Formats: sequence, C-alpha cells, structure tokens
Amino acid sequence: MTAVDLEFDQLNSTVDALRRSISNRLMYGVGKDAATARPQDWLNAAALAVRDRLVARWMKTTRQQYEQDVKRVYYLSMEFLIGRTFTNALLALGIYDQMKEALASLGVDMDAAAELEPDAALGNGGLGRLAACFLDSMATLAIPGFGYGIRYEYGMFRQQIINGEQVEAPDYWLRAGNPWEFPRPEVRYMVNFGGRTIERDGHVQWIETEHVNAMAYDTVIPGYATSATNTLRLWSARATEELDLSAFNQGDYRRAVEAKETSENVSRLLYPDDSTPAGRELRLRQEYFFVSATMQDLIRRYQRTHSTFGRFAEKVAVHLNDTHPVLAIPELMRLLVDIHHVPWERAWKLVQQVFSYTNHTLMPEALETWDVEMLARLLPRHLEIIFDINAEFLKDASAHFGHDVDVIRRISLVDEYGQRRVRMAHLAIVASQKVNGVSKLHSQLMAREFFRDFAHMFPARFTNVTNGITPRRWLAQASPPLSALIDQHLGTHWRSDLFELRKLSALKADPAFSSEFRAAKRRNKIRLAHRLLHDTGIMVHPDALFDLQVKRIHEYKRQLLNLLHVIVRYNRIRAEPERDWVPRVVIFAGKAASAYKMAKTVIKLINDVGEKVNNDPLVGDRLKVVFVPNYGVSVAELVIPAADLSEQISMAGTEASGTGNMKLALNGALTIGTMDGANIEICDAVGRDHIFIFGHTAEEVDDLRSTGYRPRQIYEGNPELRLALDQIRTGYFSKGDPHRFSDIFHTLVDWGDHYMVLADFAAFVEAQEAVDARFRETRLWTESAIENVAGMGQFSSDRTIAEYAHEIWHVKPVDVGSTGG
Ligand code: T68
Repeated sequence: MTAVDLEFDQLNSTVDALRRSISNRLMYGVGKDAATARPQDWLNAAALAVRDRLVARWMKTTRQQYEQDVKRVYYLSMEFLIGRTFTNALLALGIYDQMKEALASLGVDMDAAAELEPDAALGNGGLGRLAACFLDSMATLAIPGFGYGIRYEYGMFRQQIINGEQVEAPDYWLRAGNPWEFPRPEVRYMVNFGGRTIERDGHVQWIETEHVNAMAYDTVIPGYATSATNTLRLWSARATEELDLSAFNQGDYRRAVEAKETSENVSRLLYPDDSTPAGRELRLRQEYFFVSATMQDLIRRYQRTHSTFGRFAEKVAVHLNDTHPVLAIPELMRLLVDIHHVPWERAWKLVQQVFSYTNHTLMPEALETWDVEMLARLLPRHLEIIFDINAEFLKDASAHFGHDVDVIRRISLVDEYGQRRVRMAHLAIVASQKVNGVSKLHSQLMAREFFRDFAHMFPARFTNVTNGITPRRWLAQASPPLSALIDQHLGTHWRSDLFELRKLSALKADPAFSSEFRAAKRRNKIRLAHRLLHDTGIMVHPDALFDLQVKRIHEYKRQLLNLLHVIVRYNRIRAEPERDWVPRVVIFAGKAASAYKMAKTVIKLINDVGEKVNNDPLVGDRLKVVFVPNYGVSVAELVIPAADLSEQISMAGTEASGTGNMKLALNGALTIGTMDGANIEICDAVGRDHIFIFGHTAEEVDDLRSTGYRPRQIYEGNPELRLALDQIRTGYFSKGDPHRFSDIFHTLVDWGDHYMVLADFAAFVEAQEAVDARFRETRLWTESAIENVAGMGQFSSDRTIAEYAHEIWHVKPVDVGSTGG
C-alpha cells in the first residue's frame, strides 16, 4: 500500500468518519432517517459503511491481478458456510473499536445490532465451513483465489427442538436484504439441459436444449491486516428471456411463464444432506448449473488477456471441493473441444493440468455416483465425453495392470453392477494432477485402501493436506477474553502467524497467567450459561466441567457413545449421590439430515435423557444435559470458547479430519478422542499428556471386524452398560412410549453395531474417569489447556492454504502491501 493509500485508510477509520458514513448510508443506502430507523436498519447502514471501505481495496487487488496477469485459483464448492460477516470485516479492517464508538454515539448498541445479522448458512457442516476458512486465508495470504458456488435463497434449515424433536424450518436468509453482495446482472451465462447431440462439420453440437441463465453475485472477502481482498462469486438462476413459444402460441401464456419460473428453482435451496448424497435430479442440475457458469466465466477471463489456449494451464488452477463440482471436467472438455475447437488430446492435457481434487470422506455410501440414464437425459453431451474419457483411461489401465478384469471393473468410471452409474470420484482422480485427503490418516487410507488401484497407477498424484481453521474467526472473534489475554503477552501477530502461540507454553506454569487464563474461560462459560438459560430454560453452573460434542448428528460420530456414558454417570450418581462428583454439563448440538431417521431418534433420546437427568433432585448440579438448538457458525462461536472438554469420538477410520476438534483445542479445551482423522495430529502437536486418547485404532477396527465382532457379548458382559441399554430399550427415558428407542438398542446390540460403539465403551468410560481426575487438579488442567492452545499453530488454515498454493495450485501471492496489524 502506498503512503497516500494508508493515510486515506486512516482518515476513513476515525470514529467521526465512520459516524458520518453510517448516517449517510442510513439515509441514501437504506432510505431511513435516524428517527425511524430500527436496529436492523442501523446494522445495514453500518454494514454498508464497512463495505464502502472494502471496495477500494477490492478494485485495487483485482486490477493488480489483471495487470500482473497472475495465475488464479478457482475454488469450486457447492457449499460456503460463511456465518456472519459484520464483526469479521471490522476486525479485518482494524476498525472494531472505532465502529463500536461511532454506533454508540448514534445511540446504537453494536453488540446487540450484530446479533441481528443472519448467518450465511450456505453449507451443511465441515466441508462448507472449510471452504469459508479457506476464503479467509487465501485473502489474508494475498493469493489470487476466487470462490465459486451457488447463491441459495434458502440455506441450511433452521433447527427447532419441539418436544425434544428436531423440527426443520426454512432459512430465508435474504429476507432483510444482503448488504455484502453486489448483483452483477451483466455477468450472465446460459446453462443448458436436456436435448441431444449431432455432428456437423466435424464438431459435436448440443441442440434442442432447455436453458436457464446463471447470474453472478459477488461478495468481497477481506484479508486480515492486508489490503488484499478476494471475490466469492455465487450464481443465481434467472429465467432466460424467450418463452416456450409453442405454449405461448397456443395462447397459454400462463404456462409459458410458469415454466420460466420453475427454471429458477435450480438455485433455490441447499440440500441438507451431509455425507449422504441425495440422488435427486435437482441436485444434479445444481451441480451442473454452477460449474457450467463457472467454466464459462473463467474462460472469458482468460481470453481477456490471451488469444490462444497455449498458456491456459499457466494461468488457471481449478480446485474441486469434493466431487460435487466434478462435472466441471466434462464441461471444460465440452467448451474447449465443441465451442473453441481445441483438439481433444490437447484439451485433455489442459484439463489434467488445471484440475485438482480434495476428497472428504471414505464411507462407501457417501461417495457420489450418478445414474447413467439420468445423465443421458439431462446432460447427453457430458455423458458422451465421460464415456470417451473412460475408454481411454481403461486402455491405459489395461496396459498398466495387464488384463485383470477385476481391477478394470473396480476402477472404471462407470459402475456396471446393476443400474449403471458414473463414479464421480473416479472421474475426479483421472482428470486431476493432484488428489488429496484432509488428514494424514485419511490420505493414507485413501492411497492404501479405497483408491489403491489409482494410487498404483498414479503414485505421484496422491498427497495429503491436513485441514486448518482460521484463527481470526475461531479465536480473535469468538473469544474476546482469551484473545485479549494472548495479546497482552504476545502482541497481536499470532492472528497472522499462529505458530506464535508456541510461546504460551513458557507461561503455563506462571500462576498469574494461569489464573487469568482460567478467568477468560470462565467469562466465556458465563456468557454461554446466560444464553442456555434464556434459550432452553436450563440453569448450569459455570464451575462445572463443560463437556461439548458439537457436529452433525451421525452414527459414525457416535453421539450415542457419549450418551451411554452420560446414562452410566447418571446411574452412578443416583447410586452414590454423596460422593464428591466433578459436576458436569454435557452439551450437544448438531443437525440431523431431514431424512435420516436414526439421527433424529438420537436427538430425541438426548433430549429425553436430559429431561430426566436435569429434573432429578437427587442429581442437582452434578450432571446436566443440554441440547443447544440450531447449531451453525454463530452458535459454534458461542459454545466453542466455553468448552473444557472436546468430544472427538468417531469410530477410527471414519472421520476424514474433523475441524471442530481444532477449533476447540485452540480455545483451550482438552480433547477426549479416538485415533481418527486429525485427532492423531492434534495428539502429536499438544503431547500425549494433554489429551485423552481411547478406543480401537483404525487397524484394530479392521481386525476386530474380520475376526468377528459380537456386540451382544459386550452387552452381556458389562453390567453398567447393560443397565443403560436396557433403560433405553424399556422406556426408562420415555415413559408412556416404552418402544420409542428400541431401534437404538437393537442397532447396537443385535444388528451389528456398525460403528462399534460397544467395543469402545469401556475404554471411553475409563478415559472419562481420567478426565474427572485431571479436572480436580485445577493447576494441571490449566497447564494442559494452555498446552493445547500453544500447540495449535499448524492448524491454521493459513498453513493449509500455503501448502495448497505451493504444492498443488502453483500460485503465488500478489503484492498489494500490508496494513500493519
Ligand atoms: C467433512 N465432510 C468431513 N461433508 O466429514 C470432516 N457431504 O471429517 C472434514 O473435516 C470436513 O469435511 C472438511 O474436510 C462434510 O462436511 C458434507 O458436508 C457433505 C455435504 C454434501 C454431501 C456430502
């Protein structure tokens, strides 16, 4: 940044300047005067004032990228779970305090106003939030990166808990307008569906299609303490102008207009299914809709400065966040070959140079496939291209493996067992120059087991990039008390270099620091306790151990294992109320996919157990069970800083990485966890003494399964476990409906216990006893908590993005100058 820019920035950052801007924006942007403005209007006016301060930087970054003709990375994701933007933008610009004062001088309480901002909840869980952390880090590192996705009108559903059950309500997040986005009606691309293909003059044409326009909405993504900013471009469906002429000519104007209306459904809503792909046609349309617009857009941008495709791979990297955007591969082939007349071999080489792919799950049922018949109907040209890619690939594979039919069947892009389906992960692997998993264990399992044939063919293609989280949102923003304390001792630079936190290690034995560290945690616990009382009516004591399991509700994540321990603890307390129990508040939060019955039953069971435990006078404050409704980014920012204990208890080999585990450790929670996903790396980083590891390893899980796992034997052999399960089975927690939870019982005891809850139960309870023992030793506990914070340097998404940029995308930062901080 030049000295003039810097001065301009500083002038704009004063309380006075901000107050003037807010008043201006209230009048000319929102159209209200101060006398009638509601808090929401003030928030919008303040947001616009902030946005104005980002725009100059944004244009400058964009201009510099253009002038320097840099290589850009396109991060394609069906999900961006951004959460709120206001506070985040203030912190990035370094004007948080000034804004608070400016608003106060106008009679507005900033904290209250900030709570009115809806979450941009355009994602399901970890995968979507990871994409949002990556945007933050790409901007902060000044990497020329664009996020591309869908501007859903309805984001992740709002979860209400009514009578202990999940009830879904639509999330119309755009109701009050979205001050952060710029509509770009001039940036539109036509996206086609259906029709058929013909050959003319040696080129394939895709004809007789139906179409819809994709219109761009741009959101500025500010970097922290830099003037670099990036763009998140989300596509919204707009009906094309022409009407269905046949209907129109028959005088059926209404039907013609209605058909246009339905074409806009494609960007209407986010599919709320995490780890269980919905095999629905609209989902396939969504996937194609956004990648087609994106590929057209990036080609247009490339062509602004290049007249041939000769340098395409030097200037473009396209990253696939899981398989959801994989149709970008045949779409780019189609655009290059059919539209721009690049020869097939040349086009395929380019494709293989620009794409890279991250896998986020290995559970077979979660790997995406699409019915060949549906593809043929909706995207006939793409299916042809996929078949052509497959034919060539299988030739190479035969050359590599010899004529081994089994291998060929296994790796083919088309699954021929039963109804033919295209395996999207296989297409991604074949077309990508790099394929990565999201933790060391996950990447190993990918290369050694799930995709071993591919790894054999393309050993250099497979790599690991362990996930990370942005410390700006997950510590600086979410925990003002702890970040202020760290600032006092280390300065503020840890926000950009999280390895700085290492220095906290030296302070862990300093009694003054420890007690301030505890005080910070306590303030976060009090903040949460107030909210719990207000939202659920449950009163919890801030000196209790806050034990948190927050994540999607899924059998593999084993909320049931946690709950079985709760029930056993409850029974123990009732048997011996006078023992000096370590008081615990066990907090659950998370959404269940709307069609996932077992997950919904688990939510009901948690609430029923809570009802019983929380109202038992014999138990009192020794144990509380709370289900916090509507888990999402904002709820996470509230609960994570208040946690003492972090539950990361998936069956080993099932959680690809986890990122909540990192957020909690960064906030000084100790982990109780299995050797799964990134837990293993967290364990290495914080030290075995500061984490509670239990249960079967991934290898032991495999062994146990192959030697014959008998959950019923475990049930019969462990009296406490047996009692707890019998209570579930016989209606102890569901008086009046004794069979409500019998499926849970049978799943665990009689139907194979697929996620080996019972196999890990005894070890889990033992680990929980060790947790209690440590918690009694306040000094030791605090030391461990500090070691957890100190060890989190490597889990910054800045480190993750630096690895992607260097090892996978081969992109460099653009020099724009820092703004201090
Ligand atoms: C998560 N995956 C992994 N999927 O479960 C988690 N799936 O271990 C990992 O840390 C995280 O990704 C980031 O790498 C998901 O969140 C989905 O949300 C999803 C959405 C639609 C379809 C399938």
